[in-house]
Amino acid sequence: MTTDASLQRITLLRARADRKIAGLAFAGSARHLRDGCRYVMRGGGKRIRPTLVLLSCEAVGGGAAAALDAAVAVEMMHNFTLVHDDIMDNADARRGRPTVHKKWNPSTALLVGDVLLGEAYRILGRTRSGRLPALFQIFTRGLLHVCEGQALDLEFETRTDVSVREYFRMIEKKTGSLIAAATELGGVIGGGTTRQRAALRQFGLALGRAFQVQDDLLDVVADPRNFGKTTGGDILEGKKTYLLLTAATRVTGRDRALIARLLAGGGFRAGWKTAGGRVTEAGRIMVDAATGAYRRHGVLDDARRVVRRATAEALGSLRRLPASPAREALRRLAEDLVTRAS
Ligand code: GRG
Repeated sequence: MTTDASLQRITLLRARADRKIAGLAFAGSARHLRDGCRYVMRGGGKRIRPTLVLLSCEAVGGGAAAALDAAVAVEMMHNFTLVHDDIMDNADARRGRPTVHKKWNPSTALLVGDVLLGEAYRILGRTRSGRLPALFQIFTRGLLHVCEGQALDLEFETRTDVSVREYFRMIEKKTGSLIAAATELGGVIGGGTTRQRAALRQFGLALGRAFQVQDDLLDVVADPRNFGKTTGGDILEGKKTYLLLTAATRVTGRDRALIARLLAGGGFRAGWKTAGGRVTEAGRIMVDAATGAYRRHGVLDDARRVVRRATAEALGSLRRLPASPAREALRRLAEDLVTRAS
């Protein structure tokens, strides 16, 4: 399959998932919940996870139509996590629009997230498969691992001694688990063998790692015009990213004090942001200083190497599947994801 044919397949399957998502009515919900759910699900996003479900199903010989409900269910679970995460972070914007708790209120946003999760289970249950219990198990494991990953991330906020190893364990849960659930669900629905399912799961986990470290990297290197987030947002929040934790293991001299300040936490309390979320002059100076230190100590190059290595690992798992146009499209999707500039 040519790379253009792969791209066409990705675009077509993503559009199929999108159409199905656009048709979700949430008719049984009270008006605010219905409006909130529609607002979230029709608010864009890259639709990576549903596309992965569909392609993974095809990659083991199944038809994408059989996996469409599961694809939508995974995207709904993903959106549930985003809505709740935005409440926890008190974030103002998501996908270039006000977050649900800002547009409505936190209680409504909590319920919107709950409804999305409940509906996700309902839709998953519509899948015609003799392996429905396995689907529910994979889906639930994904959910529990995301919650665990999020809890670890929150715990890290108040710690200054988080190791890079702990970081990898956290992102495997927070980011990798849902991506791995997506690929494994596709593999099960498509009738894949145990080995093929395992290969797809490994592919998803490694891709999740590459995706998250790339996300950490983009926080400092992305062009703010198309990044859609504040450059250095993680620095300002004192987030325990791969960059910060790696810097902590190798800085010396003046940079040591700088990294120690970042590890101790940022945001409003550190005076790097106003209560309204605007970046202060001190915040801007901090972002420049941290970015400079990351560069000087080779942290950015190191992160690029991690992304390359995790991507190679993901592609290695893919090679355990039979060659097919869908496998080629999965390869293309993975490469595009980790070379993205925004
Ligand atoms: C609240 C249980 C619970 C979990 C929250 C998803 C999450 C866990 C936190 C969001 C913050 C974050 C950086 C998560 C890592 C995964 C990630 C990069 C999510 C964004 O996924 P994209 O880029 O989003 O696929 P779109 O908008 O394209 O759908």
